[in-house]
Amino acid sequence: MLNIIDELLWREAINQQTDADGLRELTESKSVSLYCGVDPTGNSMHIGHLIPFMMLRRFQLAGHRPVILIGGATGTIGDPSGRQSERSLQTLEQVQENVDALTAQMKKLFITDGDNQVRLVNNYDWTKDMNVIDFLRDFGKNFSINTMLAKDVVASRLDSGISFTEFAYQILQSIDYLHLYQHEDVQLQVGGSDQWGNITSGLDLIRKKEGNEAKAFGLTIPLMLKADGTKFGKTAGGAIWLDPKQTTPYEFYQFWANTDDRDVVKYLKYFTFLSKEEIEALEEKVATEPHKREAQKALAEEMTRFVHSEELLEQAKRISAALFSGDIRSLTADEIEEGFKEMPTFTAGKETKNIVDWLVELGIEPSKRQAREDITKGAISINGERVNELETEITADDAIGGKFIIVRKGKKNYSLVKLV
Ligand code: 629
Repeated sequence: MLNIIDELLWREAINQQTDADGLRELTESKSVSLYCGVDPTGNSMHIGHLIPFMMLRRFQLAGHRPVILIGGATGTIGDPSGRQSERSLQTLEQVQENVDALTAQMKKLFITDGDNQVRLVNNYDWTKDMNVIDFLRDFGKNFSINTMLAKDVVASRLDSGISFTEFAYQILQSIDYLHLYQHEDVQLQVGGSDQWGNITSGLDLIRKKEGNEAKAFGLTIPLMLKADGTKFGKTAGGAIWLDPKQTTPYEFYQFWANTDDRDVVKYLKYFTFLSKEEIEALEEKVATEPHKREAQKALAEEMTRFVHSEELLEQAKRISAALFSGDIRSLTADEIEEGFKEMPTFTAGKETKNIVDWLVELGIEPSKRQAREDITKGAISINGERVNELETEITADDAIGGKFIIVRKGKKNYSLVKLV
C-alpha cells in the first residue's frame, strides 16, 4: 500500500508542507492524530469545505486518527483569510445554531464511533473561560506583531483596514492547535491553502511553549482550478451546498456529471475514494470513449453517495434519466419538484382549458398563432406525451400528484406548471 503522503501526492492534493520528510517519517512510524477546523459562519458546508475533511478521511482509512474542530469560538469572530473587508459579527445565538447544523452534517459524513473514530471538538470549550489577563500573559507574549503583520492575511488588509479583533484571529487558531497538541495528541493540522498562515502561526506557538523538538506539522491542500479558468464549485445558481434543501441531491449529482473531460480525472483523484487502478481505468475511458461519460458518472455517483446516500443517489439518477428520455410520468411529484427546481415555473388554476389558450395565458407561448403552429408540428409535449390535437383540453387530472404539469417545447425547453 502507498504511504498516505505518497497517495496524497499521487492525488495532487498537497500544496505546502512544513516538513515533508518529517511528516512522512511520522506517518510511517505511528497512528497520527490530525485536525482540521471549520467556522460556523453559515448553516451548511459547501463542497469547498469538504475537501480537507475528505483528506482527514483518507488519513483515517490509512490508520490515522481524525479530529474535526467546529469553531464555536473562532466563528464568533470569523477568519479574515482571503477577505478584503471586515466581517459583520453574528449574534451568539446564530453561531450556536450554525454549530449545531455543522455538527449534524459532520456526524452524517464521518462515522463517529468504532475504531480510530472521528473525534469532534469545539474550541468554545477551551476558549470561553479564558480571561483577558491570561490571554495577554499566557499567549499574547508569544506572538510578535512584526510576524503577524507579515502574514498574507494581514498584509493584504493594511490598506483597506483590519480591526484588532480580526487581527487577533490567528492567535485563537494557534491556541487551538496548542490545546489539541497538548490534550488530544494532535500532531498535524490540515487546511486549504488560505490556512497556511494560521497553521504556521500555531506551529510557532507550539515550539515556543513545548520546545523546538516538538513534533508538529502543517499541510495545506491546493485550491481546485478548472481547465476553463472559472472558479471551481460555483455554478450560475451559486455554491454547491451539502444541505439537500439548498442544493438538491439531483442538482448535486448533475453538478458532478457535468464535469469537463479535461477536469474529470483530476476530480476523481482529488475528491473520490476510488483506487488508483479504478481511476486509471476511467482515465482510459475518457481517452477512448469520451461520449459515454463513464468517468463523469462514476464521479457523480461516488460524490452523491458519500454526501447524501445510496437512496438519494438512485433518485437523482432516476430524475436524470427521466428528464433525458422525456419519460416524465415515471416521476413522483416530489421528484418533479426536485428535478425542475431551476426551470421556468408557472402557476395555473385548476379549471379545464383548451391547450392553445392555456399555453398563451401562462406565457409559455407568445401568441395563439405560434401555439397552434408548435402543436401542429409536434413540438409540444405535456408530461412527456406529444400533443397533436389543437382541441386538446388541459384538466386538473393531467397534474402529476395533483400538483404539476410539465410542458416541453421543442427538444429541451421544459416548463413546470404548478396547479393552485
Ligand atoms: C479554528 C478555526 C481552528 C482551525 C480552523 C478554523 C477555521 C479556519 C477557516 N476555515 C474555513 C471555514 O471555516 O476559516 N480558520 O470556512 C475553510 N475550512 C476548510 C478549508 C478552507 C477554509 O473550513 O480549510 O481552506 C476551505 O477549503 O477556508 O483551530
